[in-house]
Amino acid sequence: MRRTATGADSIVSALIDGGVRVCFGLPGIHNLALWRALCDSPIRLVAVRHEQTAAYAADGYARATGSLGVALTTTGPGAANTLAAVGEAWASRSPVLIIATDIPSSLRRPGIYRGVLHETTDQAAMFAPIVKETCRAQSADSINEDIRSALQACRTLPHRPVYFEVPTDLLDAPLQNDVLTPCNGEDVLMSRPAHLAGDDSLDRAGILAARAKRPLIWAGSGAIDAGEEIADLAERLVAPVITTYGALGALPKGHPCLVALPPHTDGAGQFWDDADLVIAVGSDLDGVQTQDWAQPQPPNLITVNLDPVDATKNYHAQVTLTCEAAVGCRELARAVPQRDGLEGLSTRLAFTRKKVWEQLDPGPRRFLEALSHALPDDAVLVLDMCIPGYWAAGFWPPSRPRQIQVPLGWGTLGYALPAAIGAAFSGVGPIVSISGDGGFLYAPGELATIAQENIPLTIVVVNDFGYGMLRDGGPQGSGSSYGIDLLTPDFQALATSFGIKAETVIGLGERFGDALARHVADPQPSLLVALGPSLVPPPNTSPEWYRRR
Ligand SMILES: Cc1ncc(C[n+]2csc(CCOP(=O)(O)OP(=O)(O)O)c2C)c(N)n1
Repeated sequence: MRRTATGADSIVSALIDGGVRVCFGLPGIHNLALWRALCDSPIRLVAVRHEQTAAYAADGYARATGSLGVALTTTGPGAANTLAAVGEAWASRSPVLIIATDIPSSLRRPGIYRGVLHETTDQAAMFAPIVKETCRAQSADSINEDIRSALQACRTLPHRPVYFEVPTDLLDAPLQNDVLTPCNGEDVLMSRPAHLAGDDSLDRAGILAARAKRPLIWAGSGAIDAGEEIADLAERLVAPVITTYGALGALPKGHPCLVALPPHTDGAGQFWDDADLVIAVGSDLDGVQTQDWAQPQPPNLITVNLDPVDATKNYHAQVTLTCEAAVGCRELARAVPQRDGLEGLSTRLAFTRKKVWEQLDPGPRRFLEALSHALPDDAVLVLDMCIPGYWAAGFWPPSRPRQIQVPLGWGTLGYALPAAIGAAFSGVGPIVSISGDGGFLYAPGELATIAQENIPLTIVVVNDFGYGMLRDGGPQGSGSSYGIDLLTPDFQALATSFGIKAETVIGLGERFGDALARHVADPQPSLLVALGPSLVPPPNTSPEWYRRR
């Protein structure tokens, strides 16, 4: 017999209509109705072992696909457990939808803490600073409309997480008409293109760009899907392109205009210093990328951004094109004449890269060579805030957008393994997470998730027996090893105990590269431990930044 449709069914039907294929969550008595509704649906529910993982996995999925990621949690502590991960998604501008329950609406008295199980006086307020919007389901019959508007808010550019709260009693409540609202087809759209305002900003930008002798393009995360348009503009202007962590891969490796170095190296920094015009696309020119604004104000700055306030909060811009990155770059390219000298720029960039690489220590160079040897062109790297993660983020050249994930929005240690679980559902290529021993130990319980769900993933743990980044003598050294050196488990035995294949190698050189290649070729989940002293932190690590020394 068909059961009566409930508020939970209404949410699930909106998710299905919205193209959601996978959710990450952890159950509680308050949200079990959603589990029941999902059980009868085509959406895969991945049962994780901590709510923080649910939100990181949703973020990892969102970054790998460009589509929204969905995390489900129960009331109070369950919701609160996601906060660090939601903050990372907020700072990295990732479209993540958090669906959390609240205590029954019949028991809540606004502003009064009554002591209902899992009650928080104002649960949504915990999320307010780290989401774009907080939404609350008002009644069983409005749930469908409420969740659809949350989905739409999450998809609309600029991306940020959205928090959707539903009182638990509404999930089980029968829909009055027992009818699920059908999809009107609108909310499958990721976003609507934003067009240039009809003022003179494009004309002024065109004049500035045409006059510039040494233009530079600075691409931020808002430019991640505008690679083609950025490449056209760069080729037309014969301008080098620097990509921030969020825009890695926007231009493919080998593109003649791609600097392919982090702006924290003096070689790349020189292009900023020499530029008489910077065109910042989809970037807020934040502290992490600009060495806390030690990069000088450029003589001229054009910003291309959906949000003009964001575009100009850190540097003064002569002109702002308020539009999507692709639209702004396309229009600007049309407004400037084609220049000569592309080959010369490409040679100059290759020379700069060679010089920077020659100055790198042999250890990290061997590690980067091992990565290049081991990883196929379609591999996706999900990195943690560990020394090898910083090296890969700064120097491993991705072939396409969304191939490398770095938690350097908020700088959240513990990102890589849980986010890689989400990325593994993107279906884009072999997924490799790289964590230090400290970062991995945030979520070792997820080995159970990976084994139970048979999630195809290569997990790399670099065990230097402590928080290497903070080690005595290191750049962020505390001056003591107190609380920095860590007891670590036998990671290989740990993984094996969950039924996951595991192997240990010494160091991060050739043997590591060979082992990694084998693991990546294996479709089964597996763990590779690299043992021994880690690398020195790279120049893209604060306070190694050359402008801050
Ligand atoms: C949530 C969070 N807590 C603490 C930190 C501070 N932190 C940054 S790097 C680091 C050490 C990382 O150690 P590990 O994961 O072992 O990598 P390693 O530095 O040894 O390469 C710490 C504690 C952080 N960035 N985020």
